[in-house]
Amino acid sequence: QRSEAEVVMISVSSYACQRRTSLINHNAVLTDALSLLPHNAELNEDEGRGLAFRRAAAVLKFLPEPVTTTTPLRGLPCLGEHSLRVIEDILQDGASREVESTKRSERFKALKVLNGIFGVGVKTADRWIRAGIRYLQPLQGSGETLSRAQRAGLRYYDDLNQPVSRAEADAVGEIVEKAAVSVLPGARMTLIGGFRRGKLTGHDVDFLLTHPEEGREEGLMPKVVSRLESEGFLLYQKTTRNSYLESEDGPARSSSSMDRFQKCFSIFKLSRGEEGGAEQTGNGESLTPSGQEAWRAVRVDLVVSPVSQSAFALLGWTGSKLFEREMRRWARREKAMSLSSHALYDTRQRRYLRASSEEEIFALLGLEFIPPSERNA
Ligand code: 8DG
Ligand code: MN
Ligand code: MN
Repeated sequence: QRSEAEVVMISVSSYACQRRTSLINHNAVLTDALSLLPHNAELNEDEGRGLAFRRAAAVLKFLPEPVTTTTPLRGLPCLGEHSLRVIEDILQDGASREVESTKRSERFKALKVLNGIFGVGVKTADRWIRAGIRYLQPLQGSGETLSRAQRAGLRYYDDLNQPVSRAEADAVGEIVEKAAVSVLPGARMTLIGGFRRGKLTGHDVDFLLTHPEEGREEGLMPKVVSRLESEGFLLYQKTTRNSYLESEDGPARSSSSMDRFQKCFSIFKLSRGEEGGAEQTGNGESLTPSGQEAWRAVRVDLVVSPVSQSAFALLGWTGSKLFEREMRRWARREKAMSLSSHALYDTRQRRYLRASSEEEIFALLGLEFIPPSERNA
């Protein structure tokens, strides 16, 4: 058993990108409670306070053992009075009054239901709650105009709120890779997002597509998407053009750089029990022997990057979201650099810094390399 004095000795950086955060969380009870509060704060348009709770939870996730008293936490970064009070309540009474009353509130329950619809952000959810809509049923009859994304989100609500397994992620990966290579020989696909960090389940599956020859990736997204569509794999898709442009000497030099970095937010129709099989999906009416529908809906994000930016895209899309945010904060505050999923810009030297691997980007930022499995802040 470690004494409190020893726990204090652990030095903890205030930047999550300087901490190795694996998936093993010794303080899940506390972090689960704290992670409810950002939603509440952000709903009340208090972004800063929401971020403060996320940072506090991330510090607890990093600790090598369960917290039993708040005393040794006092020296740690990111743990403000409010977070400490919540932690103290849970350690002393088994629960935090603030967290429990938040969980019980009608507003919060409605927010969870509505925000669980693909295509519905907190702002929309908030507007609907104000209009008295709290559940899915009333929403459908409310006369509210729903976007195409929201209609798909409602239709596949149950499936999309079921976690995606790693086997399902791999099955989607095979389908996407096959489609990409068939429309562009030599195309490369990388699993990104939470699954790249070693998570066993996810709310979606994320993939990065590129081609080793700069420029060959142009127009890849629409081709992949129409291929997948013709094969019957897409229940919904929205492809967005990238509006990223940078100065003359940046990686995206060509005048056509407007279209060179595209994203597709989609819903896949994935056959059940065929993990690993990139087989054509059957008709939707058929059931498996266990009486389940023969397929399920899965959220899939695709991003295409030119190879010159692919290290930045890989880093930027691997997450976690807080880790990314903290890396950008580090770059800006400590290095006077600006980091994005496209590039790293040095504001003092007034130039872009090139990198062809994640390791190089960490090095350019003066950070020790943290592998994806330890970016679970
Ligand atoms: P999960 O799906 O398993 O729940 O977790 P995740 O994989 O970590 O979350 P995610 O919401 O799928 O996001 C994965 C990463 O992708 C995250 O680091 C943030 C990044 N990302 C988006 N949307 C966009 C975007 O529009 N642009 C850029 N540059 N990055 C994005 O999610
Ligand atoms: Mn994801
Ligand atoms: Mn995603």
